[in-house]
Amino acid sequence: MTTTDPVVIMKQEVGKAAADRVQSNSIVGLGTGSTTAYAIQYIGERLQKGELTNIVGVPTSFQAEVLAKKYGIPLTTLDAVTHIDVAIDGADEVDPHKNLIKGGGAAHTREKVVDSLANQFIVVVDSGKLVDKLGSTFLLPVEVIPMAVTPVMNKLEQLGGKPELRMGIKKAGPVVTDQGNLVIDVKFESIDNPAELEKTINNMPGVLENGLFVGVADVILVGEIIDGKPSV
Ligand code: ABF
Repeated sequence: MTTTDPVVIMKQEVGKAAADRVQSNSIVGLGTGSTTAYAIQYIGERLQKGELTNIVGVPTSFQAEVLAKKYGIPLTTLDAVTHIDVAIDGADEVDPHKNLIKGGGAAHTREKVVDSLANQFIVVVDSGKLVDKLGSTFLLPVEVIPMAVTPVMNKLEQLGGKPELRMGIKKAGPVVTDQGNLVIDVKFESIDNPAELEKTINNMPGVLENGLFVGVADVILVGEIIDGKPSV
């Protein structure tokens, strides 16, 4: 169904631009989020049209897996491939050094595994995600095993963060990740050294992964609306 909503059209254009960069005979990391969903759709359409052949996808989440199946993209796992040629994924914030905050969809742990393995990691965002400094507009997600939530929250406070347990919107109770863990979202006044903070948080006992992606992204495709018209 066609839409006239410029934001949707912009997301579609960004997704399409990413999908157009996928080559035949490649292994594609499939990310999560509404913008990446369009990239997955367009990869499927290119397959159907015969523009692309011999593609196999590695999904980063259940959502990505469902979409890939819907659009006819064959799937595999990291146990069956030697590498990933290109990964396409969304982000919640992008700084001028192409460092990211991800995890708004509680999928950042598997996303970081796939995105960091890719020879080329393409990020698809709208211009609203661009920030001068990470943490300006989005809380930092941290995936934690359930029994360690309280000690990890205490340590995050000692770092100057304001942590809160992510609660479900549709479902009552805390959000549970694909791994069965919980997510703490942390407000930091200013993240001056994302590389250092990423390591410090991941060294906290009980933390599985946090949403700082430092030095992982290769290409940032940005959609924006100029004079009411979407552009990439
Ligand atoms: C995912 O993309 C998450 O890391 C992030 O929260 C989400 C953003 O997606 P959208 O394109 O819907 O803003 O990879």
